Amino acid sequence: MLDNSSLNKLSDTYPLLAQIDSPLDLRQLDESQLPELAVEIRAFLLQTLSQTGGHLASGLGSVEITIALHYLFDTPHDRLIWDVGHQCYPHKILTGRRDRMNEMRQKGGLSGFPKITESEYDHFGAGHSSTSISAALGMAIAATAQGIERKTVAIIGDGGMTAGMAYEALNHGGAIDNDLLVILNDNEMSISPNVGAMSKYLSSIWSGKIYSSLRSGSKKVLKRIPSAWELAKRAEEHVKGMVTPGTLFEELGFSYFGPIDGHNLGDLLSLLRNLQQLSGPRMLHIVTRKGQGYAPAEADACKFHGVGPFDPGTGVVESSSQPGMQSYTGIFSDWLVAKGRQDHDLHAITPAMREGSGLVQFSEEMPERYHDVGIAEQHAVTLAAGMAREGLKPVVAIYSTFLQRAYDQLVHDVAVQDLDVTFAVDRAGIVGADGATHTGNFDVAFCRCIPGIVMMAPATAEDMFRLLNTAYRYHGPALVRYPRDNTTQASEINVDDCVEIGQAEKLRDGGNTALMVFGSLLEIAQPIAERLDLSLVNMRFIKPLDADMIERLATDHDFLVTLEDASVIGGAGSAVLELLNQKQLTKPLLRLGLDDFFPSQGSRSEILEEYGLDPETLAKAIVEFTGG
Ligand SMILES: Cc1ncc(C[n+]2csc(CCOP(=O)(O)OP(=O)(O)O)c2C)c(N)n1
Repeated sequence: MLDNSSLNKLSDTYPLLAQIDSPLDLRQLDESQLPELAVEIRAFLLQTLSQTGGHLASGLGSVEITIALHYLFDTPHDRLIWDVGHQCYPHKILTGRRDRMNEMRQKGGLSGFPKITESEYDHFGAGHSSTSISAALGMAIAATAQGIERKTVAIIGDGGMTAGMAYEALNHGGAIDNDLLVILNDNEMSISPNVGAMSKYLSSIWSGKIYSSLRSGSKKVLKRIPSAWELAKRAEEHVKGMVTPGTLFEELGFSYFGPIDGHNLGDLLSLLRNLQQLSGPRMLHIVTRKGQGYAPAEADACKFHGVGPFDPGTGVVESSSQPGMQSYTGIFSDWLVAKGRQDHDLHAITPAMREGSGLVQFSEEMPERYHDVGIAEQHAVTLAAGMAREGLKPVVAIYSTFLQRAYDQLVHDVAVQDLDVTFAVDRAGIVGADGATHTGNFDVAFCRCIPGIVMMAPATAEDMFRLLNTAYRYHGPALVRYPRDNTTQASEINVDDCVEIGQAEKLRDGGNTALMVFGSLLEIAQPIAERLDLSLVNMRFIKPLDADMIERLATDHDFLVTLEDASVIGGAGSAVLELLNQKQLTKPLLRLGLDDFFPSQGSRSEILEEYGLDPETLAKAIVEFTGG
């Protein structure tokens, strides 16, 4: 929170912004002051985010539409529903959270996404994309059902519009007559450049000649709407829709307006004023630039999509790399490129996460075997199933949290048919600053009940290579889950060595307690095992378990402990418990992992501490359990 002296400075540097504690203050400004306010918001975003890091480029692109919406709509009575949430930083600044922007994504600070517990202006939480139209439609239906006069607006990016869910909502919303305005904020970018036929279609609408003629066309629309005559002419408008590029949305039952320049406040305000007078499903297509107003972000919007602290003067991002260490994502990236060179049947699939999942090099070197399918996790998995059925070797690189979207595809299309698909499940376990919406707590619980799958968790870089090789060689669905974390770099990239399916690795013989570790927390478990003289096992396989090893440990020890970076409910520790029960081996078992609550945001180490998985608390828990 900014203190008094910072607030004084605020009014020196940001004279308009300093006056705005809520949209009510915004509405006191004269329309002619709004462009200057936009300049101040951009500068403020830059100043605060350069210190905290966060999602910069999307917010820079959505400044004008945010001002226009809060200026004209009666928020919070009217509902603004932000898709994904990265675009909502200007909304946070204008809705009473300006002075907390310096705590963005920090522990105890502002969320990087809309969050209903954070503000009465955040009507619906987000994080995963393409939910806004469905949620807004539900709210519009509720307003009708409850007899409330209220406007509902969904704001969705062109990236968000690559997901099937957005079309499911349009398909429904276009067929019923609820008061819903969808604003398509089109900047041609997802995190990386947007992909797919829809993206090409949107570009064709606003590129070159068509865009210019449409811009003058939409001005004509501005003058004419609303009038009873106009509404009566809907049928004629529809015909117009058949021959103009608005056709697709018109055909889905939405009145389509645009495209207009989303950075021109004058145009935005006039068109929105007119659209406010209309009801029924409407879509306004605005064209914006991701990173608008900040040259380094305009030049590389992808880098500034989600960025760590940086120098605002130069745009140089603080380095977070540590010598001798490598991220698990980086190891996967090295493996994929090397394996792809070795086996030309390997195809890599990403649902819109080229950079985050470590696919940049592969995409450049083997573009014909690289598939960015857009934000379409369900499609990504079934696409892989189709490839596998025909003998290709697909590798789906997917975040744990986004695999949730493709659960049925994993079960029904891949596992039931026992198809040979490798899943590289990144961001498994605690993800840190993204918080609860992106946490990777659940994949172990929801995957290990699927018959026939193999699920693994590497504990070191060497392990990661071996387990990826093992998954790739296995003829069936195999998942390797790894965290958003660094580990000691391996001496070489290994694309050949495998381990036997279901074989754990005993690292240490100790006293009366055995500690079984599933995955990367082995690094903090090792010194604890030394200190407390525990037997220590790198379990590697969540499914199938190394049953022989567990039986031996149960026979030779008085106490058993499991440790994992995953939900304890349904986790690997529970799998051990089930096995012991099945074998009628009763030994006290302590299951350590992620307890039954959604994590807050913060650094990975802060959140591990919140769950009691820091070295001190872990050691204490084991000592208390064993009475030692
Ligand atoms: C289901 C899901 N998959 C992937 C992501 C990761 N993701 C976050 S933002 C984003 C791109 C969004 O692009 P767009 O909607 O055009 O918004 P922009 O940032 O360009 O304003 C992606 C792929 C996500 N949030 N949700």
